[in-house]
Amino acid sequence: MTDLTTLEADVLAQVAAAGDLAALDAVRVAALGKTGSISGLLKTLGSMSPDERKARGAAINLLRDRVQAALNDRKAALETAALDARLASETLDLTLPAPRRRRGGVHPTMQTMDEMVAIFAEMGFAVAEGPDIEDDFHNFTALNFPPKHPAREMHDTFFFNPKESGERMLLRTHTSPVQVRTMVSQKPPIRIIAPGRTYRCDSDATHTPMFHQVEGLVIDKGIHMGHLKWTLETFIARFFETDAVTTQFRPHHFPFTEPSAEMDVQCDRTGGEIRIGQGTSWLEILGCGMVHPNVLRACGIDPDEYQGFAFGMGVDRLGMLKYGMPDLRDMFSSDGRWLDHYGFSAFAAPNAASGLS
Ligand code: 2U9
Repeated sequence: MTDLTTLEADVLAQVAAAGDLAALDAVRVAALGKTGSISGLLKTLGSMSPDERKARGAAINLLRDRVQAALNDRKAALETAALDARLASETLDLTLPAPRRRRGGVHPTMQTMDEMVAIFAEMGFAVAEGPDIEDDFHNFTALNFPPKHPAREMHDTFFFNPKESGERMLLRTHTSPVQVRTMVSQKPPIRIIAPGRTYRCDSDATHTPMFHQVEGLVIDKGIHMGHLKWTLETFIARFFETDAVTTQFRPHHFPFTEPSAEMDVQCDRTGGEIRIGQGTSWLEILGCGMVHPNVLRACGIDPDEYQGFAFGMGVDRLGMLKYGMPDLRDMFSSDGRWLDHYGFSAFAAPNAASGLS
């Protein structure tokens, strides 16, 4: 029969010798585990007489309790030692300067948008807004997009699941529906800009699925391309804060304007930087044109009585050009360091009196 005193001395010596929690657990399993030395003793009780079993069983249970208590004490001691060692190694130098608190600021896209709004407001344009979720009529049909136009396709436009009626809502692909809504609800003369978010299924180095536009619309009697040219050249000179802006208009096609054009500004590209107002290169800045008679008609305006011009530009892209930000994707990465570098003070909102930037 196993000598309980010898076994106890042996197990308690192993407990005392365990140098870490893993070693201590191995001792526990070897003694009290299912096939451990003390658990094995309990299995021998079945072959004893009732009196023998009573005395031996009580002795084994007391032995087990003392071993368990020794294991608990050793575990607590080892945990305290581990914590002390960690606290000793992980020191914190309270005399080091704290990291700079980010101040928060205005995102360059919003700064650029505010600048554009300030310039056009000074030129007599009102700001119009509309929903980001649009229907087919305001985003496409009223704007003279033919039924099978590629922009209506799934791979260019984010569509929602069809309603019970079969109508599919969509995320507006431009802010033009805002001008449609204005023409439907107001009588000319109209002179508005529509700043806002727009969405297209497109993502690469120069496109993001959400981007910002400012579009403009002027409707009145006798409006012609001369009004368009003066308005856009005046805007660009103010935006880039230079008098020396030379522009060229290249013929283009948009379903909603006729004739349509893209406007370029003369620039210098030597040394990898773009400087507006000098040089021999051209930089595409915006699209524009005379509002198509079909669009006027779709919005309840008689094209024989009223004419208009419209334009559209990408805010993120113009902000990159003005403030020298090289990568469009950085604008949407929410990196605090980038915002610290390129962000603007919230106390320096652009307006005509105090300057733009
Ligand atoms: C109505 C009538 C006409 C808005 C216009 C453009 C030309 C244009 C692009 C520039 C870069 C969009 O951000 S971009 O990809 N826009 O070129 N937009 S004319 O014309 C309208 C709008 C509404 C009722």
